[in-house]
Order: sequence, then C-alpha cells, then structure tokens
Amino acid sequence: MTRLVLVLGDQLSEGLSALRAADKARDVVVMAEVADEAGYVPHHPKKIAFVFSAMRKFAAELRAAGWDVRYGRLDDRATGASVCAELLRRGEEVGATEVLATEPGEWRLIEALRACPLPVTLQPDDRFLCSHADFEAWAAGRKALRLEYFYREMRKTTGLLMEGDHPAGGQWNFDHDNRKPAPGAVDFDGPMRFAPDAVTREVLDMVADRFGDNFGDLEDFWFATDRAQARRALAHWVAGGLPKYGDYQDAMVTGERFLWHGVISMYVNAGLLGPMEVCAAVEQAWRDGRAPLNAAEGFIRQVIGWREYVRGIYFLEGPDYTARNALGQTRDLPPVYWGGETGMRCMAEAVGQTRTEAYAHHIQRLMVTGNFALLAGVDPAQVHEWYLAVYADAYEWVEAPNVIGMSQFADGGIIASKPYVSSGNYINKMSDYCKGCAYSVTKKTGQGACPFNLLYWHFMDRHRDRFAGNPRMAQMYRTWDRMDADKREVILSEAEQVLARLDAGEVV
Ligand code: FAD
Ligand code: DLZ
Ligand code: SF4
Repeated sequence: MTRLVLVLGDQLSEGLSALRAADKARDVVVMAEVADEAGYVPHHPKKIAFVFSAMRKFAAELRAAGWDVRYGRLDDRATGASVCAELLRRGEEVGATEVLATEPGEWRLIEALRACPLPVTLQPDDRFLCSHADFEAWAAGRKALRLEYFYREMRKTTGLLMEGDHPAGGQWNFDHDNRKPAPGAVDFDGPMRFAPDAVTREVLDMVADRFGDNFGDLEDFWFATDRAQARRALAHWVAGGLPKYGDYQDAMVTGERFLWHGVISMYVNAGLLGPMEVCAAVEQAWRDGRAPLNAAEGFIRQVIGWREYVRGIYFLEGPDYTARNALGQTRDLPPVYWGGETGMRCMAEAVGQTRTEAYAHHIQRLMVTGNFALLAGVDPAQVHEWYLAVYADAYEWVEAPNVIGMSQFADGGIIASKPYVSSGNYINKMSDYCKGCAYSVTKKTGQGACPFNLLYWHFMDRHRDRFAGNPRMAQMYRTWDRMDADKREVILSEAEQVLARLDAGEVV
C-alpha cells in the first residue's frame, strides 16, 4: 500500500528519518508551499523566498534520486491551504491512507498533524545530536538546567575538541577570550553570495507579488538555496571568517552586518547542512592550524551546546512555553521594530539590517533589540512573534527558547540565571553605535540621556521583588540603593516619560 512521505520546508536533508523509513518503490513524497505555513506570522520575504526556493530544488534532487515527488506550489490553486489539507488531497490522488513524517520543529504543526484525519506516524528528527530521551535523562533531577554542563556532556558524546577524556587546550570554554570590542576594520568579505538561478528567480517573483507588503526587503537576495551552495558558503566562512570569529563574536560595528559570523544558521536549520558537518569542518580548521582554539571552541559550543540545548528545552517544556510571561510585561511592541523612526542608533542598525538581510547576529538580537524590549516591558508573546517572523533562521524550536527564555526571561529563569539587561554602557563597550546616536550614552538623566540608561533602572526597580534576592544581581541593587533618593526619582520619572512616549507612538 502506498504511503505519503511528508517533507517540510525545514526538513531538506537527504538522510531525513521519514525518507529512510519509506520505500522509494511504492511511497510518494509530498512537499507543499501552503498558505498556512507561509502566513502564520508575517515572515520576512527573504525567508519565504529562501524556504520555497530550497524546497523546490530539494524536490528536484529527490526526483533525480528516483522518488515520486508531488510538489504543491503556492501559486497553484489546487494546493491545499494547510499541510493537512495537502496531505488529504495527495492521499486521494495516489490512494494513500497513511503518512510518514519526521517530527516537525513546532508544537503548532505537531498538533495539526495529530488532528489530521489521515493517520501520521512521526519519526524522531535524528538530524539533531541529542534525542528527546537523552535530553530528558540529562535534565531529570537537576535543580537548574545550565548550558555549561549540558555542553560538556555533548563534547564527550561527540568527541569534538577532545584529547582523550580531556577538553582540547585544557579548558571546556574560552568565552572570556571572545569578548573583544568592535575592531577598526573588518578583513573578511562576509558570507558567500549566490546570484539567484532560474528556480530562485521564479520564486522571487511570486514572493514579491504575494508577500511584498511584509516587513523586509526582498531585493538583493543572495542566500544559498541548495546543499552544494550551502557547503561552499560554509567553506568560504571557515577559510575567511572563522579565524577571528571567536575574538569578535560579541562586537557590533555600524554598517557591518556580518563581521566574522558564519551566517549559516538558516542553512543548518533548513537541513541543507548538518550540525556535525559544520562542527567537523571547524574542528579540522583548528587541527590544521587554520583557526585558533577560542574560535573553534566558541563556534562548536554554539552548535552542539546552545542549539541542541534550546531544542531540548522547547520540547521538554511543552506547547505552552511561548505563552509564558513570568515578569507580567504587557506593553505593545513599539513601531521601531517594524522600521519606525528612532533616534537610537543601535536599534536603527539592528532593525535596519534585519529588514535588509533577515539577519542580525546574536549580540544584536540579545543585547540590542531583546534588551530594549525587556527593559521597556514589552509583552513577550509579541516579541516572540517578531523574532519568528523576521529572521531567516527562525523556527519555533530554536527561536522561542532564545526569545521567551534567554532574552525575555519570560520562562522565569529556566534558561537564563539572570535577565540579559544592560544600560547603554554595554552597547557602547561592544560597538561604535553610540558615536552616531542622537542620544548620549554617558548621560544618565536629562535631555538626550540614553533610553537604555533610564529604562535599565526602571526595570530593576519594578522587578525588585523578583530579582533582589538573586546573588548575581545584588551588586546592581546595592548601586541603586546607594544612589541619592532624588536622583533615583528623576531616573524613574524620566524612564516613565520614555515609556509614555513609546505608548503614544512617538519617536524614541
Ligand atoms: P554564528 O555566530 O556564526 O554561530 C554559529 C552557529 O551556532 C549558528 O549558525 C547557529 O546554528 C548556532 N547558534 C548560535 N547561538 C545559538 C543559540 N543561542 N541557539 C541556537 N543556535 C545557536 N538562532 C536561530 O537559529 N534561529 C532563531 O530563530 C534564533 N533566534 C534568536 C533570538 C534571540 C533573541 C537570540 C538572542 C538568539 C537567537 N538565535 C537564533 C541564536 C543566534 O542569534 C543565531 O543562531 C545566530 O545569530 C545565527 O547567525 P550565524 O549563523 O552567523 O551564527
Ligand atoms: C517557514 C516555512 C514557510 C514560510 N513555508 C512553508 C511551507 O509553505 N511549507 C512547508 O512545508 N514549510 C514551510 N515553512 C516551514 C514550516 O512552517 C515550519 O516552520 C517548520 O516545519 C517547523 O519546524
Ligand atoms: Fe543605543 Fe544609547 Fe548608544 Fe544610542 S547612546 S546607540 S540608544 S546605547
């Protein structure tokens, strides 16, 4: 009996578990560009174009490998509006009554497949290095689920950067070497760019037509859209970007959108590259003397540590994770996130390159846009939707723990042991943004005071009950308490004015 084999837009991997479980001689692969998936958040047009183009090219590869692939295009009226609707249509077409699928990376879609009238057998997504069972076993009985201990286990399991039982270089973590501030000049030409081929051009036309009003520029599309291109992009970065990746991982420079970052998360998350494959390339570069250990370790920690860890948390915590709001923050996401005018240079830079590239690096996401939303008391659900929409690498399994947990502390501290908040000082230390800003980072109050400086203390003050007892925050509360009462009052009232301006939709 023929079965349908579902391949989703972020499951574009030759060795996908659903494909391995299927029989090429009798089963039929179903792939589809469906309105529900393209529209459940207002995805950045470059993200949609990337997913659709990569899907079309992957479908062609599967056909060339002998699979019968039924591909539904968004511009074909017959295509179902949802994944389930498309499965029902194809089931009828080929006489199939059951579906094989690899577990999707979003609860929303898992639930939709469970509710679909066709029985769907879910295979584990074993492109990840840590299974649900292994993560649950690691988490069981622990008081705190801290990344560092998980990461060490993953180093041992994968053998990456290990010398026998010991970490290479005698240390698990070289993070303290990876915090150099903004350099004068960037000597890496950035991610490899690919001129759109015929498949991508056709997709670009359709996306321009259908999603041209979504936030984000479609022009100048340069992403890799198949595995061969993604492998070239990886090699290009390992050769040119990796050597300084560690040193400047946290730096931010005006107009420099990529610095020495890999810009490969969208390829790994869509399945064009494997996590072990990218780590092996990086480890080899270190072993060959082409990259220093702090760079290789810094990158590998993100991939086998953070990436696997956040996925573990997402599935451990369950479908309600994205609705959490431990700090009870309720403000609407300010228009600056959608490109509204702002005097804040750091926000203009981070949001601006998000608009043009569907990309911002980790510290921009965490310490600029994330930090501002947290300080300003924005509803975490709205922050989450924004991140899910605007980044080319965003799928809920990875985006939600980073936003709800790490960035917004909305999970109450499962991922972060303290909130990632800072005044303008941190941004000034790690970037050159403040030099070109309408505000003054050194001004704590008064005309032109940096909004981060004001909102930082407002945040600390309004969440005092929750954080005063946190030993990692005690020093900041001591600083606040030592301040003159009048000064504290001025800070809080000026912070209130900033918030009132945000609420009134005025430019901040
Ligand atoms: P590099 O700096 O070159 O890092 C190497 C790789 O490590 C990345 O390609 C990525 O695969 C992995 N990685 C690094 N940090 C993380 C992390 N915290 N969680 C998971 N993987 C990580 N990453 C996403 O892939 N999708 C998201 O939707 C996403 N949302 C984020 C939201 C917030 C608020 C924050 C603070 C971080 C988010 N991240 C997300 C993590 C990180 O910012 C991106 O993975 C990274 O910026 C991707 O760019 P890169 O490939 O140049 O990364
Ligand atoms: C992100 C995305 C988009 C924009 N469109 C589709 C689509 O039309 N068809 C599809 O199969 N997948 C798409 N995706 C990815 C999924 O929405 C979903 O986010 C992931 O499969 C969950 O991990
Ligand atoms: Fe951002 Fe404040 Fe610096 Fe301006 S002064 S760039 S608002 S941190």
